[in-house]
This record gives sequence, C-alpha cells and structure tokens, in this order.
Amino acid sequence: MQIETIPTTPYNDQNPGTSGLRKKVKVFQQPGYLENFVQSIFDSLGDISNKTLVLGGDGRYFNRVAIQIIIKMAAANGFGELIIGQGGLLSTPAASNIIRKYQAFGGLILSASHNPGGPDEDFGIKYNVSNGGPASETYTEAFYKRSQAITEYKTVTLQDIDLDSIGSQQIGTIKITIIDPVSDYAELMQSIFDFNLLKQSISSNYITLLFDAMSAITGPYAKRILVDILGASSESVINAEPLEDFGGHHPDPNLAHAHELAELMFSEKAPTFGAASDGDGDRNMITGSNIFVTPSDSLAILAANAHLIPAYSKGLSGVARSMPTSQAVDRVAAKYNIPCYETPTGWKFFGNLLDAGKITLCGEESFGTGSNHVREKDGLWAVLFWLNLIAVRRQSVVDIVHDHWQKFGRDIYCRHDYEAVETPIANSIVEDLRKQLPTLPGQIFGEYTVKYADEFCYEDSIDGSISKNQGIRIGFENGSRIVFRLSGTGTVGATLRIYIERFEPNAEKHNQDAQLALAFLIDLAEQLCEVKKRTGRTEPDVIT
Ligand code: VG1
Ligand code: CO
Repeated sequence: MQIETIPTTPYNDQNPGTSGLRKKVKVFQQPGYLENFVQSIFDSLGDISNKTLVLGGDGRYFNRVAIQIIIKMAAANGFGELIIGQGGLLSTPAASNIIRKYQAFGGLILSASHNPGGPDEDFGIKYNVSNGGPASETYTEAFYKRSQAITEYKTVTLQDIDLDSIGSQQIGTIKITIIDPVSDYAELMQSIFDFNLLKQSISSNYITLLFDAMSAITGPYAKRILVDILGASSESVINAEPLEDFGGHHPDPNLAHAHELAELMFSEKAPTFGAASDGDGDRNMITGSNIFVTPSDSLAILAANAHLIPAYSKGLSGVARSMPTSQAVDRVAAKYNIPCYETPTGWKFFGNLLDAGKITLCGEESFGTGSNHVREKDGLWAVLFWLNLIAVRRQSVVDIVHDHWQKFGRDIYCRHDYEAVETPIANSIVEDLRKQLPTLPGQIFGEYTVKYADEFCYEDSIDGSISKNQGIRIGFENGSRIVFRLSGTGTVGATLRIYIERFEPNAEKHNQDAQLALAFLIDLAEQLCEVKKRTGRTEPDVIT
C-alpha cells in the first residue's frame, strides 16, 4: 500500500452549514473537491493514528464513489480501522449508534438528507465525533479554515473495496470491516420499546400502519423492524428500496412530498398510523387517520407520555427544542417540573446537553425528534415511540393529540419556506429586519403587542461557547412569536424560513386550520419582511 501525497489548491466554499457540507454533486465531482474537504477534516482532528472511523451514507448518487475515495484517504492518513455499512449504507441515527457502540473515534456520514439526489442534485458530507453526534461549531469552523489553506492530500493506491460482502479484512495497516447496517440499530430499538406489545397490537390488527421510506435509506430498516420483527404486512412499507435519485422525488417527509401517504391517510381507507422518513433516516412525519401531527406537537406529546415507554419509564431529566420549534414542549416541561432548553437550529447543539444528562428528549420543528439513545435525531425511533404509545394508551392518533391539547392548550404553528431566493435579496431582507428590531418592542399590531424583538444568541451552558445570529425572533405579550431565519442546508440561492405560532388555550377553538388561525400573524410577517413584495412571489414554496 503506497501512500501518495497529491498537491491540491483550496476551494473557497467549503463552509459546513446546519448539518455538514452540502453542494451539488457536480461541485463535489470537481478535481480534489471531496478530497480537500476530507483531508481538512482529518487535519483538524488531532491524533488519528490507529483510530476507528465509521463510514456510510444514505445511498444517494455519488455515495459509492465517495466511499472508495474516503477509504483510501483514511488508510493513507493512518486510521487503524474502518467500519462501513454494507453497500455503503448507514442511516444517520444508525451511524451515530455504531460510533457509540463500537467506541469509534468518529464517523463520516455521506448525505444531503432531505435534499434531492442524482447527478444534477445534491450530495453532502458530515463529520460526527466520538459521542456519535455532529461535530460542534468549533470543529466545523476548523474544517473550513483548514480547507482554505490546504495544499495537499494523502491517499493510497488500492483496488476498490467490495462494499457488499460482510466481514473484515486487513489491508496493510488498516482493517476494513463491512457490517450489516441494520442489526445493531434494530437491537437498540428493541432495548427501548415494548416489542412484545407492539407485535400483539399489530398481529391483532389493533394497529394498522403505512410507512413511506421515500426510496431512501429507511427502507431496509423499516422492512427489518416493522415487517420482519414486528410482523406488519409487507405492504406496510412503501418505496422501500433506496434509490440513487430517490425515484426523482424530494426525500422530505412532509404532506407535500410524501403525497402517496398523505392521500391515503386522509381517505376512508386510512390505517391507524402513517409515517415517513427522509433521505438519511433522521426525520419523521407522523400522521393518523385524518390527522397530521405537527413536529412541534409530536415532541410535546412524546415528552408528556415518555413514562409509558420502557426506556423512559423513570421520567425525563429535561427536554430541549430548537429556537423556532413551538413552545408546546415548554408547557409539558413546566407541568412536569423539568428543565427545558432552547438551542439554535441543528442537532449539534443538543449533544452537550445529552452528554451531560441534562436532557433525555429533544426535537425540532423540522420533523426531527430524538433522545439520549443516540446523538442524532431518529426517524424510526419516533415512529416506534408513537406506535408504542398507541398500543399502551389504546387510543387513536387523533384522540392522543386532542387529549394533549385539552390538557396543555394548543400551540397553533406553521412554517413558510421561500426557497432559492436570490442571495442578495435574502440578505437584504434579513438586514432590514435587523434594523427594525430596536423599534419594535411596545408596538401594537391588532391584538398583538411586541414584547421583545432580537436576534437569537446561544450560550452553551456546558462548554460556554457562543453562537450568534441564530435567527430573528419577534415575541408578543400573549406568547405568540414570529421567527425569521435563513436555511443553512440549501444548495441554490437562499431559503427564507418564517416560523409562526400562537397559543390557543380554549379547547373549543382547537380544531382550526393553522393557516386560517394564524392569518393575521402571517400577514404581519409579510409586512415586516416583505418577502413576497421583494421577490414577486405570491406563495411560499412549502408550508409545513
Ligand atoms: C434544516 C432544519 C433543521 C435541521 C437541518 C438538518 O436546517 O431546519 O432543523 O436540523 O435541516 O436536518 P436549515 O438550516 O435548512 O433550516 V437534516 O434531516 O437535513 O440532517
Ligand atoms: Co435528515
């Protein structure tokens, strides 16, 4: 195995966003592009000699090519072992679990998550540290800095590795182990939930279900767990085969993109439970017959019912949500008298709180929920949590949600996304909002008096690190909020996200359509940011 040092020149755009570096496949295919970034990561990690690295991705176009490149670079850079999912596949939560279980030094996850895949679409790469979670901003800033100064990368001459045969082989100084991507994860799920109860509920047809894997990574996981282990019919998992282009769809679990599921769930033939996950398996969409559960509500409901699940029967140490996520979970924390933390968008901010045992559950409005079982959000975990809940409570999804609102009130919530906005326009929207902040407090708009208007800045209570400019928030005296932020995961122009919420304590008013119930605040958001006026658009691209 001959180590080669290849001269290279820096690319100036390798700045990781909310969740790793995401670019068009064509960008990653430029000479040395992937290599530069991987070498920049390796150069920033300290001593990596003889350490173990986990490697896998969501199976999108360029996954296999990238894995072969990374194998050679890992060997040249002195790693002692690589643990790779068979076929180059690992869901994001499964990769997190494998890093933890086998005490690896870290992992590289190849995914652009919910972004579309294919030769003209997106690819991504993310480094996770030894706790199994995404590298903190301290790391990602170091990767970026290194990428701007890089002059060479290391690789070896080596035949491509057969990614499809399970087993270990020693090649020179590196051991390469190909593992089944599902079995460790399936075992972990069995240690958390009541699988016997789930089997009974499914075999007796008390629970009927449909899971849409969206032609992405969760197909093999869902088939093994829901069908093979829990006994659901094979038709219960649709779009189960991971495809390089996700069948030409966005592997983004919302009502717009998981339309097959959505149609069925709002029809007379709806099963009791329906769910979907995203490209890399860390997101979840939860639906029941004739109901869609907003992710913010789902987080609150899981927190309120966690004691019914075997792994959480002793209660929760605390909970956390990302800043734009609705305050529904805060109400649960207040009632149970446990702490509730508010973090910036992105899972990397939950890691320290989970490691320190300060929280057990956490989540984001963007279809992400998770717990201390791994250090990533986890789509199938959330699905099993809901199934376990339905089985224990013997209630439908709609009844569980309505019960929750009855008890805690409803935080009516929605998010509007304006995608691929020209970057200068998006930046000017944010700058102009920023300028308005000092003048907003005290202003009255209809029934709404502005209580505070600021830019969210987070201080990590464990390591003291500070993350600035994490979204503009406008809070009202009655607890309502409007939040504006620019996405950090897109690859074309800029995406403006507007998050809107209002609390409704009156149970008689709980069954309202969110868009109608929030109409006044939606108009006010436009008045403040003028996205429609400045872009000439009439509607958001996606409403969730
Ligand atoms: C989005 C979501 C954020 C999530 C991130 C990664 O980021 O809003 O909550 O953590 O995607 O999820 P942004 O910066 O585009 O708003 V995934 O499933 O792409 O790993
Ligand atoms: Co994802």
